Amino acid sequence: MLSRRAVITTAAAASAGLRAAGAQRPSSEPMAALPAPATMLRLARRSIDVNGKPASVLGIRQPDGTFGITTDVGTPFRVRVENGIDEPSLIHWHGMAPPWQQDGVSGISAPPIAPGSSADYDFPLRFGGTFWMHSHQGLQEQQLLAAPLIIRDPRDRADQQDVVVMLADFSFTPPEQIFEGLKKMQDMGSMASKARGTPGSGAMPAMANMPGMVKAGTDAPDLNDVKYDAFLANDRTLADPQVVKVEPGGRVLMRIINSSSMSAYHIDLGRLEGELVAVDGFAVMPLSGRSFPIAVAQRLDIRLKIPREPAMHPVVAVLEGEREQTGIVLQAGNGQIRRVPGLAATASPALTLDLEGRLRATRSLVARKADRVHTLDLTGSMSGYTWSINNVVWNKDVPPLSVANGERVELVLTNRTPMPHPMHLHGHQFQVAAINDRRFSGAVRDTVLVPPRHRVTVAFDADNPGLWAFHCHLLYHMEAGMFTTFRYV
Ligand SMILES: [Cu+2]
Repeated sequence: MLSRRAVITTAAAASAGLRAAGAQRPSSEPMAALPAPATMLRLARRSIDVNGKPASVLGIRQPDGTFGITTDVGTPFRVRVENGIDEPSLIHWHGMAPPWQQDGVSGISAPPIAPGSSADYDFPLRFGGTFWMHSHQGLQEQQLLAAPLIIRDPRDRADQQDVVVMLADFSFTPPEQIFEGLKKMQDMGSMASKARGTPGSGAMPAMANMPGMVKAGTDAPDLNDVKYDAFLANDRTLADPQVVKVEPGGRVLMRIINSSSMSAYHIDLGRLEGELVAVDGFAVMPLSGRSFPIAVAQRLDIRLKIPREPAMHPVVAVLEGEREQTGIVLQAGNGQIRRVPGLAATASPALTLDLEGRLRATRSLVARKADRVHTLDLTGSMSGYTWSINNVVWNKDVPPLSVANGERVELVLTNRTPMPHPMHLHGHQFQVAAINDRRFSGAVRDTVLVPPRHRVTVAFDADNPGLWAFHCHLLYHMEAGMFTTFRYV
């Protein structure tokens, strides 16, 4: 039975929200409960300081200034998004499983929100963890139109301090110009060798690293298409990092969100040893370490035990394949703050699947044979910066891939390009089921890295009918066509 909750929203989203809230409300929740007021999220232009220079960027904030949302599992996600920027926009709840019309993908789930207008969302939060929200309209994500979405659940300990770190890549060059530069790069291929943009020159595409430019006989992947001006952790660089006070001897849960448009990192905990307890919000068998890889759009929950002595503990993210790094500083007691360099001592390696292959979900999918298998080659060409799936460059006429409600679906993702692609499925979690030919019960997550010349198989249960996006989460790869959709039939 539907409740009489006031859901004041646009047509499709409204009926979907009501249906979800009514059908899936936990039975313990009294039907007469008053609706919680909607949380207001306002999209707005704002100014940040990047290494001493002012930068105009976008942001998602509540009226009290809070970036994004922290809420609790079991409560409804009842949110109004107000578009206070001067262009249409739409926000995607990355990793959530809302009714499809509320998924926030412009042109797929709903039309964008016009400037000065708003849209309402209302769906149940059935699982918790570290998630995030970001614009799924054009290239707005590159302008930092993203924020944390933290859902507390019984895994959270009262004696543990949450520290959220959002990583981002930043350029003073407008994203449209970056994209144009990437598309033109084809003509300059012959000049490619070692030419790189110099810091401060804006986002010169890194020509040495263009797709298709791998030298014969090398296995080195192509990394970092775009040369950025800065890498940010919670909007700041290491020249002026965020300093978070922590309790000597206390426990900290680092919730690390890679909101970068194009950049992957190695999280370096320095002298601290951490315990990785969740990826993309979902629990894994804990793994100890001092360094953990994070691809674009992924999240890592890392537990730290802070030593008893007063000290500073930098937590940095080193750009894959490079020395550039960003991060924050944990200050235990009156530990003295020293400057953390913006460059690591040595260049980091490319991300691999070594960690992915060791991750095990604490709650696996029920063992079951796949009812449907989609074989999806990740393809692309140097020519004009075109990226595709099964050699199909996305456009509105591309027919959706089919799945049916109740099926176990497997996606076999083979990377035929020299660049890594972090692949993201909307509206569902999947479990990593195989790397190349080795099957195992890996992590449950929503974004998986497929390195060059690798094959990753993921499995999911088709339990959320609708039309869903599936794409590479590198912003310019997605924009260039490495995108498709699934439709329930
Ligand atoms: Cu890609």
